[in-house]
Amino acid sequence: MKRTGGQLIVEALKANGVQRISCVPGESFLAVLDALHDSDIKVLVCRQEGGAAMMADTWGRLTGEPGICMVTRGPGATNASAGLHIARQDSIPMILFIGQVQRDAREREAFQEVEFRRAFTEFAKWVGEIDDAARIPEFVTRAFAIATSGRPGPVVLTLPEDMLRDEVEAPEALPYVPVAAHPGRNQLADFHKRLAAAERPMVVLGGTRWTEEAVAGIRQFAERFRLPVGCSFRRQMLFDHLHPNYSGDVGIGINPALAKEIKEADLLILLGGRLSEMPSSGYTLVDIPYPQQKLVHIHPDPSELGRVYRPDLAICASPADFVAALADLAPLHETPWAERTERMHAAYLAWSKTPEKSPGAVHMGRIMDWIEVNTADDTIFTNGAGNYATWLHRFHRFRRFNTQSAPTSGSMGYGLPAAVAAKQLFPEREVICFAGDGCFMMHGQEFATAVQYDLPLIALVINNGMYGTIRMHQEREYPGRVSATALDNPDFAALARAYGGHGETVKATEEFGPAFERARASGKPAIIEIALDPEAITPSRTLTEIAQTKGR
Ligand SMILES: Cc1ncc(C[n+]2csc(CCOP(=O)(O)OP(=O)(O)O)c2C)c(N)n1
Ligand SMILES: [Mg+2]
Repeated sequence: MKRTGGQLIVEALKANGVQRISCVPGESFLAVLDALHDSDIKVLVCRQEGGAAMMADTWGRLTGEPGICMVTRGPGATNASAGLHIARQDSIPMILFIGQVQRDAREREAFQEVEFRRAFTEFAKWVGEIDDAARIPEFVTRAFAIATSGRPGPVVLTLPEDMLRDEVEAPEALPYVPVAAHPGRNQLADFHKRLAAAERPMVVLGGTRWTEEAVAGIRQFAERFRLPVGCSFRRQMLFDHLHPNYSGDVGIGINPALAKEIKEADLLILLGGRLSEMPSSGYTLVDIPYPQQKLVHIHPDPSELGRVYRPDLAICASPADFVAALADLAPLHETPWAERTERMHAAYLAWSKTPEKSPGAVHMGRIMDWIEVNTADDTIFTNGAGNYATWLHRFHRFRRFNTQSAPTSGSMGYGLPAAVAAKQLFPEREVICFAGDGCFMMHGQEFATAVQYDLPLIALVINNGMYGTIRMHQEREYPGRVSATALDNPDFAALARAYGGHGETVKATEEFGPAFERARASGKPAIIEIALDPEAITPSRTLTEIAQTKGR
């Protein structure tokens, strides 16, 4: 039986278990859109391709299966590149399909033509173009395999529009087969020996290819060996923050006591992550290329092992496969570091206590306290980039897997599309987006997508009338010389209502709880604007104090 290229794409997605895609349509892939008309794949039509790609990223992040996004050539794909970059840096499986110019117009700089195999090479693990509709099953299966294997990441497939209309015979699509990456027996024995010889071990969790079982498994491992565990930047959902073995967030603005413990550890077990610039406090926690600690690095991609840090023991394994193997490790007779583990957790608890004081009528610390008491453990928190995110990362106690969607790449504008995607995936769970006034406006139009698909997320817009992070750096480096960081903003609550959602404005701390309850009760997507005093730029220091520290 002959089918069009468009139909074969949709069949291949179905065969691989795809249930949802995000897209902004284009005339370059009408044949795929037409095939979707007859399928039960849920299509989220978005307002801008950056948001669409970020939604696919969140799906990839929270399911481990590639998130799927479809956009048109030049203008659509360049918009989507924002999400592609996040998936790349954050190791998230994603497939971005791009409608492409017809085959016989290629290389003329035809309408909206970009040769993505050249342009997107650094943004994706693989960029392929499907020239022959009969090869769609081959290309799509390969795209799934590449996106999910080794270090996961985004794959780009471009689809010449005439190819999509061709009617061809093609083999029936079969699902891709995930590639496991297990540790070897000798490596586990070596690992065990190193653990037994350690005095100040430390575990840092990061990366992707985690599962609910793996998160439970690493908790049991930490308990059995009484090990302190930290989570890498924006990978906080990997360990229960109230567990006695949790020692804190290895991210921006790390607890100095934790940074010291990591620097002074004699055995550092880096599980799943790369310890890149943000989690390593600007490459200061671990010496490059020869770490001062004995380093055991476990990562699913061999090319990451020894790339920046030369490990003493390199194990090429996915976190899930490695943790499964840990269950067989014999217990140790002694764990002399147990007291240190307890001390580190106590230090974390103290560090994550909200500050007493804050300038202005709104105290974000008290708002975080309210959130801690009044939200369920399975609540999903999303955010983009900005100083406001510190409140979430430092003071929210993440308890469970799949409760966080945030870009380690520090991309602004991520939180709202991420919340849309998370709510679509887990409609029964509460989804709270943290955004700054700058951050929200980058993909705020996806609030319309939330309304269109009836996804009642709650967005907190922490409005300090500026690109606060950059203003903070300005005040530190060039005190008093404000340049290109001030923002005049819309009335965010009115904006929410204009979209058909629920809007609230919070101008004093005590207004937050009732506003949140009303937002919840509305059953609609909601924006709660929190008017934050610009002075309250960090939990511990005001803008003025930062300006006064120049040169000190
Ligand atoms: C897409 C993108 N553009 C620019 C930046 C640089 N940047 C980092 S934080 C920031 C300001 C964020 O402002 P806002 O969302 O209002 O949060 P605030 O820092 O004020 O809390 C900027 C411009 C970035 N990280 N991402
Ligand atoms: Mg701001």
